[in-house]
Amino acid sequence: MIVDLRSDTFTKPTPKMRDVMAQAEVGDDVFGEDPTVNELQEAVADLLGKEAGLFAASGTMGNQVAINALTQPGQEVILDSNAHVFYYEAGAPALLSGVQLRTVNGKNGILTKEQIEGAIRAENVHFPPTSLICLENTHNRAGGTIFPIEEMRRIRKLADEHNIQMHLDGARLWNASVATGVSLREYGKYFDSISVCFSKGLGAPVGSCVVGDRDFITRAHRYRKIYGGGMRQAGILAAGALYAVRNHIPKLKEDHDNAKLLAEGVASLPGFTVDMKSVQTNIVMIDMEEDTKRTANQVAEELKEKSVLVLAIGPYRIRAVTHLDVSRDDILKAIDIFKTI
Ligand code: TLP
Repeated sequence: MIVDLRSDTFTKPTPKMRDVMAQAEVGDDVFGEDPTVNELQEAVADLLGKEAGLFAASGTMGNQVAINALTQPGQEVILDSNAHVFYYEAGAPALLSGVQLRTVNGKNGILTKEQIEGAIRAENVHFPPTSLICLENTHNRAGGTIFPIEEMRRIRKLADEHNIQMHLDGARLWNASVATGVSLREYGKYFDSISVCFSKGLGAPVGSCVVGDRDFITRAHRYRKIYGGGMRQAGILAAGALYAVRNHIPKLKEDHDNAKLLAEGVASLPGFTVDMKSVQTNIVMIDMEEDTKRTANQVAEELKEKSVLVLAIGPYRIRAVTHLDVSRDDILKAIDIFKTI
């Protein structure tokens, strides 16, 4: 049996989820007539305390339609230098929205109000106007770290003073909410738009949702069409997402416990280092110590030969992600295999 820790995107729909998907009521969503898509959009907007929602094919599409709807070409967006939007979305903000990204080096993915204040442009003919701040919670490249709600509140206040909007890449906001006990609605208060994913820890096969006020969703809807994201009987997908939202959020706690177990197990072995402070949800970043002279690729390859899959995400860093399809026993097995390499 393979233990696949490459990403929580590898989860497969459960038999019950497949049943619900097969039975879903559908219609043409380009005409706004898919009842299951409409139900999902309303349910997710309500969870996050927003007026409306828009189903999107992926987290990338959710983030990008939001950026498009909140900016004008030539403006500037402030975000962390390891943000998914900057690092892993193929340069989309420049290509699709014509905006410039201003990266700031956050600590563990967390930007402070002061750092952002220093990056906001003064009004001057030489500068692009700052129009948007993007935060990420939990933060993928920082290892699933949680953005503190107090700092979000301070940043929102700053943004209001400068008439700047805020977007949250909440692909794994569910994990942050389960780990902190802060409600999704409370997180929702500080952002003009939020994108959340169903196809990560929640285990749905496809889909994301972006939420905000009605005007924003009208604009985002148009961009979704422009990107080719107007799907037809998408209710089959939305049904899986609805099932995931209604049934799988509390299960994320098990993923967090498993991540801790894995992190502690691997950190106790010679040759590997794990920054335990950053293990806050379902992602574990494992660094190779220099004297082992093994690269991340070599370690990932050796693990693979022994049926444990991880991703090499830096020359000496591998990432392991726990999820719905990985049990506590799988984690114990993975630790045993780490011991042998
Ligand atoms: N992250 C994927 C890869 O793209 C790296 C993963 O395996 O973790 N925001 C965040 C914070 C994400 O982690 C991801 C996916 C996305 C957005 C994009 O979602 P998709 O893959 O649905 O476009």
